[in-house]
Amino acid sequence: MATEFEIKPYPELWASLDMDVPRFDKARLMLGEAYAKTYLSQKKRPVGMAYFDNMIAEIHGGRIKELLAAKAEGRPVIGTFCVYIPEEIVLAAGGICVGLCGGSQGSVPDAEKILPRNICPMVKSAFGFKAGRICPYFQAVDFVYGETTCDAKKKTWEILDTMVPTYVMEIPQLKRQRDLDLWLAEVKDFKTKVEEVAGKTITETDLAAAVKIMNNKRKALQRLNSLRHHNPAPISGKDGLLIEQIAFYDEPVRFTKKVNALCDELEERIKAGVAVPTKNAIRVMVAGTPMALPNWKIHNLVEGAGAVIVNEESCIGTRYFKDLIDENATTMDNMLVALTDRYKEIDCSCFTPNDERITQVIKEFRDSKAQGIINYSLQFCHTYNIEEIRIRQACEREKIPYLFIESDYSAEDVGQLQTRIEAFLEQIGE
Ligand code: BJ8
Repeated sequence: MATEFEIKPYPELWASLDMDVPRFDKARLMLGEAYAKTYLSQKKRPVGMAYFDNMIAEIHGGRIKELLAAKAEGRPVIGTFCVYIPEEIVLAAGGICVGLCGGSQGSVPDAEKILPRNICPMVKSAFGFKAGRICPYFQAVDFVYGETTCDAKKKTWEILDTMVPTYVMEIPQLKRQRDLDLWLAEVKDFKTKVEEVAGKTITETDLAAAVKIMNNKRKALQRLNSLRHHNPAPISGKDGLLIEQIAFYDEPVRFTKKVNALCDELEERIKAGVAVPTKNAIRVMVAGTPMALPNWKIHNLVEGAGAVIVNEESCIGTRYFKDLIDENATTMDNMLVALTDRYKEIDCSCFTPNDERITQVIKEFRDSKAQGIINYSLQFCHTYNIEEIRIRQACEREKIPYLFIESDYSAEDVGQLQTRIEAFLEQIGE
């Protein structure tokens, strides 16, 4: 039952990480309540979701202990906000990558004491978590991986670096050969940095094993995504999103196993005709900016109105797992080229031109058998907000029902969004 859910408290652990314990404990209770209300109230959830519920229950304790144990063994723990981090390199050095908190309104006021107010809520939320000492992940990492994708992030790294070591990798904004050469050089520098922290040299065998682990993880997420495309959907969009969010926190081999076990169950549900939430629900695809944990706002509103979300074209979604790394390379140089080749396929709107993304959005819409697209952008995200024009034009051309939403993490616009979403679903229904 919803009321029985609790995110477990670990006050001693948090104090050892120099956190603001009383404040964080309040946030824990609020998150637990929101989770119970949003997730545990759903009917006919797959049994395999119990593992992911438990991940949330342990997100402020059990997983943190694992990170600290790794650190005690000299394994690097690196925090990130972006899917351009070459995770395989961290894994090959025996290290761990974790997504840092950045999806909650609670930490935004801390950030606004320092940063300008009119920047992206994800950047403010993440920065606020560190400034307020209310994220155990931020407190546990060896360093933060930053990148030069957008202006808000790249200028915030300079300030963040005064609070926690922040390594910045240059991500070019075009994809000409000279840009790709720069990218490869940046990947090599990152490898050197990780090796320094780990105190070990990454071998070809280490990297090959890490590539396999990450490819397997991506394949499991691809499998889950394809199952969500079945009509009627065997799992809710909220649960799909939750798994994509947990992908950034969990240990990859264990996570892959659990996602595959869930997929086995979903295949059985499809055979047995078990659908969630209701048969004939309107199918919606979401495209746009990432939805960091615990940003469930749009999914909650759409599924609360009786529709189902069947795909996220997002970095917390298909951009994270649609491309695999070629496993055939054998020398370190060739392996790093293959790795960079895969990362350059991520079609973030920070690139110009970014035609691949427009094509990809339409492709995913067709593959997912959705009936409409909600394009979601975080407030003040210039690149996604402007790229919206091209997505809208493509939807008009293809006669795809389309709704654009620009929002932040606050609850202020919930009523207005609900009205717009309901009208959109009605329009599709007609
Ligand atoms: S690869 S989408 S994770 S940069 S922080 S760009 S929302 S203004 S998150 Fe991203 Fe990497 Fe690209 Fe993906 Fe806009 Fe906000 Fe910047 Fe953002």
